[in-house]
Amino acid sequence: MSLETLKKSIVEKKARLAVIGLGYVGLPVACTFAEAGFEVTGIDLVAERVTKINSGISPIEGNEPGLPELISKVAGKQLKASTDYKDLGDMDVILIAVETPVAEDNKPRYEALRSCLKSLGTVLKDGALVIIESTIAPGTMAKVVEPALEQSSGKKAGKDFYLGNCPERVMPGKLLKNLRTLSRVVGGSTPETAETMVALYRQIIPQADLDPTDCITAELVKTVENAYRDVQIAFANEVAMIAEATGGDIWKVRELVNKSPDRMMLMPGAGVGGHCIPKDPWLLAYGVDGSDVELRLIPTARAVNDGMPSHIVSLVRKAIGNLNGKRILVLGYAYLEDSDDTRNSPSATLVDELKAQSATPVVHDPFVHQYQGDLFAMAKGCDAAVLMVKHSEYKQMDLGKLAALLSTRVLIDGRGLWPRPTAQQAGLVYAGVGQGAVR
Ligand code: SAJ
Repeated sequence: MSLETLKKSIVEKKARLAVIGLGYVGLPVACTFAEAGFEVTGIDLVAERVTKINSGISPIEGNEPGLPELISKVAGKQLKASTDYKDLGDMDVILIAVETPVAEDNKPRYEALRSCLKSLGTVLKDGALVIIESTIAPGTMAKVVEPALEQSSGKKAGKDFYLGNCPERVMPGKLLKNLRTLSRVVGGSTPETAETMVALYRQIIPQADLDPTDCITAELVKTVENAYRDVQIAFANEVAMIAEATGGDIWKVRELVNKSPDRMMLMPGAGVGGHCIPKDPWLLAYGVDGSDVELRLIPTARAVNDGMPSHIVSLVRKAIGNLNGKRILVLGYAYLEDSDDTRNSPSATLVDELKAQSATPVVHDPFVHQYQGDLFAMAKGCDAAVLMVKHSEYKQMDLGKLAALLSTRVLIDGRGLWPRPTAQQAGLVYAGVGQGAVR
């Protein structure tokens, strides 16, 4: 099938679609194309996940507005899930949304991607369009995806099949909303491929910009947009430490800095977690791995942000002295407020550090199942309370009651959730990121 014919079949919703990887990226996009009228085949290696989806149940934890209803609406009808790549034999468009993690050495692990391409190649039909939605290092389409698919299919890219990269822009808690409303960078291996991809995504993204471009641009935009955020946060964290050392209040400083035209200083905090920001800067860096480009700012920003949980521990030590044998109440374990997502959680690093100093962390989180419980019962007898995540529940908390239960009335605020006077009026000794003075 030529791209022109493929584009026509897409517009007529006759093109047969597949999505490989039914996680927080792949499942919403599979359901949304199914709801738009396409016949969609979803592939996932986890049989339990496939079974759940086919019975109309969402396998995704956490509150995702509209997703459970959408899955039950399309499952078994427009959307069929399977574990078998043989079901992809007649697919015109295949979206790939498998994990592309970064390992301890800060280099990408493409095992899932390579395995998927190897299996897909055995069933890929002539004229198919293969689109990578996973976040990948710049250069991956040319150096990994294209050769792998040519080898496994015996076909020629650009002649027998077409390739594209359309990076996802999802965020837990707003998977469907972001998918339908955020602009997308649509990278095609040829301009005609990009145009065909625009026609495809326009079926589910009615208004937002769909910006056709080439693959390297798409790979760069995605990794840069998150590396940019990471560097911005690192700047705020470094200024917070300057504020602590000089007796300033970072929140006041930030408020006044942001009154200056074209300034938008982000928030300092107890660390940077999640599935994107800690990973994507390393994918960007990998794009120049082995070249003569020396990266200093991006890796340093990662180090600054990764160091924040340890900085919080130093604030606790400053407030209560040696941590040996002390019980520390840790408020929040998710990586983000009002979420149950714990991927790359800064609290995990904090807990390890507290244990390394022979303290006993007592962890509470209203969203993370294993840490739910009676906050005040947990607080009883603790030697300090540390706020790591600004869950709404904590904002309304009775600080006076907390103070009365702590054996040492110390509150370390890792997210600037409370003004110092509020904590002091409740009888707490207060310190926080960017407000180091313990008083
Ligand atoms: N954080 C700070 N200071 C800030 C902002 C965030 O310390 O000023 C911390 C958060 O506490 C969290 C981590 O950084 O631990 C990440 O927070 P995030 O707000 O960036 O949320 P994410 O990780 O879900 O980021 C995603 C990204 N979206 C995609 O990759 C498609 C990011 O590019 C978006 O900017 C972000 O969602 C968003 O706000 O939508």
